[in-house]
Amino acid sequence: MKERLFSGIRPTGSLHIGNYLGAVKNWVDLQDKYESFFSVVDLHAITTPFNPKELPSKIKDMFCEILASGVDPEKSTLFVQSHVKEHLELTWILSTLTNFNWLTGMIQFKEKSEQHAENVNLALFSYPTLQTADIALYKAKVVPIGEDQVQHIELARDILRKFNYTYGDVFIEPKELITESKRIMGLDATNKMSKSLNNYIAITDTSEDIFKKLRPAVTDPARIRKTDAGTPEKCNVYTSFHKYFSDEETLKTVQEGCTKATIGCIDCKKLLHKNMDQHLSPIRERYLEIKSKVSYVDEMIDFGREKAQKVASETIKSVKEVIGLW
Ligand code: AQP
Repeated sequence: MKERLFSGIRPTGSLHIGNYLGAVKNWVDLQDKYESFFSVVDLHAITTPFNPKELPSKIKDMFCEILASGVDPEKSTLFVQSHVKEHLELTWILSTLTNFNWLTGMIQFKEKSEQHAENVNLALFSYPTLQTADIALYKAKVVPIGEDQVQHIELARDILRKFNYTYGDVFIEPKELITESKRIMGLDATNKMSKSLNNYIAITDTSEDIFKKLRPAVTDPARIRKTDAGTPEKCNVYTSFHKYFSDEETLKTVQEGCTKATIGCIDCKKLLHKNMDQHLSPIRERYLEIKSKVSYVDEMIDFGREKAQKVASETIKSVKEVIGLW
């Protein structure tokens, strides 16, 4: 039997190349190796400010973007988190085992509460317990994530270990699977690429939009004029983007051109733009095609819910049994 895998993504905006390289591209590669559960985690999305009128389309767009990236709904279970009510049920049960002090140490809570100081709410604080429930419901062993989520998986292990110790072995302790592209920086070269920071390139951006965004992207600060030599490893355009979208030959050209000051930053960005667009344009086209088939998308959403629900309800049944809620 294949090991189970779970991963989720918040429908808080367009799927960007940070999410893509750090998570979704990996999902596509992993879906043959693992029995995979991928979720559009809308319950996580409402822990930070959102617009209720826009949320339904954001959920569907994210679903379509994941399909367009190559997740196959026949091979994997792709579903919307709030459609499977067991996520909330298990969260409440796991909350009784989550030490308050464990949650106060979460870096992402600190970051997000600074970012959204106007609404630092209980759900934002207990978000990692919901994330633990997401993983545990499917008894997932493997959780592919970006570096920013490692602390949450460590916490998930602590919570589930405590559950097993207290009530008996129901859960598997999950392990994170981190990719090479674990932290893609934004176009500002200062913050992690984020949907909410508007420092991103979306996987569905048009060729023109990609270049418009790349043109002002921050590079090596040493390269003020074209004649100033630079260091590729100090250039975010090189480390966050070229490295993942360009082939060996282009990388060599860029490295030499930058260190010897024979090519300017704009030429380097033009090369990147060509390669990035080549990689992303088939995804963009697939996305537009999938999005236009409204009934197909609804069918796939229902299909995913049914498959996820089946596993989730079996797990919650065994959880209730061992804790005496049966
Ligand atoms: N910049 C990134 N580099 C590498 N991986 C990333 N991930 C997110 N940003 C990067 C990974 O993508 C998966 C889904 O993330 P998410 O959307 O659920 O939450 P997030 O990390 O909060 O993503 P954003 O874009 O920063 O969203 P907002 O702005 O809404 O907070 C995760 O595996 C994550 O590690």
